[in-house]
Amino acid sequence: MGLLGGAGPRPVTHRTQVGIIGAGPSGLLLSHLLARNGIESVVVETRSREYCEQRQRAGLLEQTTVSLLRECGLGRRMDAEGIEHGGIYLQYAGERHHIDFRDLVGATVTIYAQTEIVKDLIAARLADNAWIEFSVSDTQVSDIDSDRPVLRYRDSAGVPHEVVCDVIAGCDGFHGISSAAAPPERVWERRYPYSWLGILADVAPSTDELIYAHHPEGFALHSVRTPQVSRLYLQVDADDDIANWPDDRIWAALQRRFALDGWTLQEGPIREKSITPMRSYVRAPMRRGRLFLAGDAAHIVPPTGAKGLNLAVRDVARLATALVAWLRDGDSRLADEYADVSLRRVWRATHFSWWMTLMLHTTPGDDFGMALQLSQLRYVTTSRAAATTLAENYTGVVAA
Ligand code: FAS
Ligand code: PHB
Repeated sequence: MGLLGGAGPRPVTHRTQVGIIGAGPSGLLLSHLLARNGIESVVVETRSREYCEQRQRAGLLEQTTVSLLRECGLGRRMDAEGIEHGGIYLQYAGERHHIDFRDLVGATVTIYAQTEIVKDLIAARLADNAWIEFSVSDTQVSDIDSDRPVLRYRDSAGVPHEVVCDVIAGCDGFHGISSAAAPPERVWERRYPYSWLGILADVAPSTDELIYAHHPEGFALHSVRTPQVSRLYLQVDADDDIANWPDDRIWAALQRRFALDGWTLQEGPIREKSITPMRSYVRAPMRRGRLFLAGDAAHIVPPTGAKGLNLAVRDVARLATALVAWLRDGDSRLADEYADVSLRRVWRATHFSWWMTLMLHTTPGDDFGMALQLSQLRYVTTSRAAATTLAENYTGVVAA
């Protein structure tokens, strides 16, 4: 019987401890952490290595993410090329205020793009002779309620494979197959009436730290990638199309939204632009039988709080510890707690991302809403207690 039940070639059968679906940050980091503790895994990924390494996404790391990457041997390039920030700017009504994380909570954040983390992880896994299959198709899981779940896929040559595992980790993001394979008992979702248009521009950043700008026309964010490359975002309609946004229109909108006396936004060639929808999404539980979910496969946050990648890293660190204790040391308690303990952290990040999003994104004609936002922004930038709330959530030092 072939992979899909057809009469095709018999699948090649394998055996490993953890089958991992997805070679994004979640899947790669899980494979790396497991290997460092003697647990074997396979990672299967639909896209090519090049696609995974070039996919523009997150850029900002919490201190705990930085520490974890250093501790597991992935800090060299991050420490050489990452940019440490001690705070952010909030801009509204022609004013720009600094929120000083070092002063408020004694923490910092680091700019080091997700693309670079993925490159470092793939390089580390391949140097370790890890089993990673890129450009696969027809990924399937079965028998997840048994003690021998099976991961099936066709490799890049179309050859079917069956991998008998102890555990399968669904690290395949929001559009993967894992979540459907372990139907949620509950789903919480909120779609926002706007999206983010993001650009990568070959121009030195016009700011030393990130600027989150509230503006009647819409939100804008000035982030950075390197001393020569800027990453900027602006709020657009939820159903907007990138074809509606030629480069000069993007820069004109950014100039209006960041305008401040005595300050200039430098423009430069845009080398990449795309539109990302905004949603909050949580599914529970993050486990069914021997299938565990981590990262975007289990939750999505709007990027306003810079939480998506950092939350994925926390899931994976917790899951790796739990699987090592179970599969190597025979103690399943952390694995049994994984779904509930992870969900507490997920909701803290989900709330903060929603809070930042609602405070900063504007709705045309909603004068009452805008007045509330301006009052909240003035409170956050003038009250130490309110600023501390933002600082501890943004840097990730807050308890779940
Ligand atoms: P990912 O989605 O990164 O990785 C899942 C992987 O699984 C992908 O490589 C996919 O190809 C693969 N896959 C899917 N289905 C499969 C199948 N059936 N078989 C095998 N492989 C399969 N977060 C921030 O903090 N800041 C940001 O600015 C930000 N911007 C973002 C922009 C976009 C367009 C998106 C989609 C997300 C953004 N995020 C941002 C969130 C993002 O960084 C995620 O949190 C992060 O990628 C999560 O990593 P993973 O859980 O590994 O999921
Ligand atoms: C980014 O640099 O991509 C970034 C930074 C902070 C955010 C979102 C995106 O809140």
